[in-house]
Amino acid sequence: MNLNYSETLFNEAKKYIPGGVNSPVRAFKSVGGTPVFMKSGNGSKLIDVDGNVYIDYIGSWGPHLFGHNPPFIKEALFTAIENGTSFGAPTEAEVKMAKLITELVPSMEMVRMVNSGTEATMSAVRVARGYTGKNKFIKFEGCYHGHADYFLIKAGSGALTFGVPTSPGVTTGNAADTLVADFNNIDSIKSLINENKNEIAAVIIEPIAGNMGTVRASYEFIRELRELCSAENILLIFDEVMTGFRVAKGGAQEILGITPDLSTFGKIIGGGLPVGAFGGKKEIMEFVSPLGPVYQAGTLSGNPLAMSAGYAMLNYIKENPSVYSELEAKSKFLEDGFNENLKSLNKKFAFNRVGSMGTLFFTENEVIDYNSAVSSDTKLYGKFFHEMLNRGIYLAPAQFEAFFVSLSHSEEDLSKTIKSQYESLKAIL
Ligand code: HOZ
Repeated sequence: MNLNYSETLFNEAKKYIPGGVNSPVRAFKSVGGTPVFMKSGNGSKLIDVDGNVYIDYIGSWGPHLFGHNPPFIKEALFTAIENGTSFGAPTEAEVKMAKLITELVPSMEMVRMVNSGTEATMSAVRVARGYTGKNKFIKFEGCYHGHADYFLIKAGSGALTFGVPTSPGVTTGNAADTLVADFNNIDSIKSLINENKNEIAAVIIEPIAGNMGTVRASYEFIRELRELCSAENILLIFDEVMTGFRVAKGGAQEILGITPDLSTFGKIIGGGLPVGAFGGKKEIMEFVSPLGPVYQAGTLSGNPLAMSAGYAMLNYIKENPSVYSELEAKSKFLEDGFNENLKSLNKKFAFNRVGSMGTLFFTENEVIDYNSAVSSDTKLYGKFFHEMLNRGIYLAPAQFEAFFVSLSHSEEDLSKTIKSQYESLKAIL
């Protein structure tokens, strides 16, 4: 495969951008080789700067439910751009968007728009602290909630991939209020609550984690967690930056049948544009400025372009409930093919899937938490990644991430992916 121009751009980028990329996982450091610089995306395909075409399973890390550049979102954007790009003042689009989100996700009685998942999670924790008058919060090992200081403690995604789950630059003071529990382990939560009686404002969790690879909270665990939080006056925050509107119309909370106190969302509600949101119970959200004392602000929050793309996408979902059954059928087809391949190669690698997101872990352990996820052979994943890339399949360049299926993936795309998986595994095992 010719990656000459990608190589040129990467060398040039390294002179001006740390590591040559604007987000670490993109640097291919954990799989080796040159990051592929993309030129355009259309439907299920990405085309790089050297003209290579890939079937894309990253989909901008989740938001592209309909593939790249779907005409109805493009049209909404063109219409919005005619009126201007940013006002720093309220618009009708924000009102429509907020109303629609509250309709689609019942726990979201009120919502505040921000610009990224990181902003959403850090704001949600601030509100939880302001509302409860307590300082500490619990996160789970391997879960990633963006890069605010107090989240970069035993974090997932790139932090985990690069072996610095707790980042330098995070002060002891900042880290002191972050308590870390084991995913899917209710006893670890109980111990932390007992050791920090009346000091914990919130528990934040990716209820279906995507940032240590795809790992789902068990029904029993999440139900007990909900009960404990209610009993102890601790707010339960669902980080649905990856799962919101991806695994179901109502996100992971719909699948798990749990009502969180607050939820956070990311790029998917902007149809792929830079957006985030946090929201939840009215009584809690009324603590947010200017109604309440907890300060949170941003010029680009509720940006008209992002709102128009996001509204087009969410409204499509609302009017076409079959979106999720179609995604499920495509994802199941892929899962069946992958499992068939593994069986014929006599490998029992863990394959976790929830709806249209999933991860093939290079471990034969069942993957239910951080420890089982990191039992994966990441070197082998790196080899697999390159075999797939050479066959025109673009996967996450790190083991501890998810793949995303979109409605634009055709049967031909999926069949080619299954065939490529077989050939790639055969080549490396
Ligand atoms: N942290 C993101 C995946 N979980 C990757 C972000 C990016 O490189 O765009």
